[in-house]
Amino acid sequence: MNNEINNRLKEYCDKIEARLAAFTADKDEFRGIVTEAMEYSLMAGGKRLRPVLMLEFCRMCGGDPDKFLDIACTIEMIHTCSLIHDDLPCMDNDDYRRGKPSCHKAFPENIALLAGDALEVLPFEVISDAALSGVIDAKTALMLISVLSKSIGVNGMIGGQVIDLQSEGKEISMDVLDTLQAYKTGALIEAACVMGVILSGRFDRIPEAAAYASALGRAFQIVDDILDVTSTFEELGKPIGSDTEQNKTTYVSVLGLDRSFTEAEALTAQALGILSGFEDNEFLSALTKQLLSRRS
Ligand code: GRG
Repeated sequence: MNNEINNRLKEYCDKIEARLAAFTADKDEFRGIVTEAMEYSLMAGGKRLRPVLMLEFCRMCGGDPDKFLDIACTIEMIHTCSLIHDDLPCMDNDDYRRGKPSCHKAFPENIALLAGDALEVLPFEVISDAALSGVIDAKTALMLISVLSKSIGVNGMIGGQVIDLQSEGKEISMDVLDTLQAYKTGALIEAACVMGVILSGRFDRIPEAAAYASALGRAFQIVDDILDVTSTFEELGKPIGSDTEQNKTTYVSVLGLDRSFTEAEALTAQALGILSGFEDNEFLSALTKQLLSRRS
């Protein structure tokens, strides 16, 4: 990525992180431990891909991203909730995330669970309050809540996680793997892009944003599977090889490394083709290409 694009990404991340920090600034004497756990996981780093996607789709469709930073944070809250819950002993039982001990390793397990729960409901408070204070209108709020809640539930990340848990140790077909991926990883990426379009008011562009997200989401998951084999703890911020250890079917276990990469390249090209229909797409096109060769 050239410097201009890099600077723009950093600018977005700085703004998002400043707003994220504000949501957990108050630490009450008795309940502060859960706020601390929320802050610990929210501020542990991460690429901030989903809020950036939301703000970019809003901007490319003629909206002002700076007006919607709090709403962009909502998608990062849900993402962080899913990471906290995914790492719990009853799920993937992972000790590290984003280069630090997982939330349940840094805090008692019950507090980590509740921190995830709190991050799951806070977005709905933030979106409702944005409507009540006039930042967005009521219809926009309802559309955002509809898209976001669907991406979390049985037809979204929770559904994907259930397929994942049910598939452990079993051979699953490519179709099931695609479905698992579309729910577990793709749904929130799609929600991010579609919510950005909704914020801009250009509802006619929702199908293209969803199509871009579908291609990007699958490419992203394939690269995630590749990195689980080829990356390092230092780069990834968590132990590599966890998919193999947990007997999971992944794109790499089915297609092998080379074919997985070729598939991710083709999906990235598809995503870029859809993006070319949007004005002012240079930044997001560069970011989309960069995600293919990411190391974390
Ligand atoms: C209640 C929201 C909720 C979820 C419960 C646990 C669960 C159901 C779902 C797990 C979803 C999950 C962890 C999907 C993995 C998606 C994925 C590829 C994560 C990595 O995303 P990156 O690379 O991470 O963007 P960073 O750390 O950069 O933000």
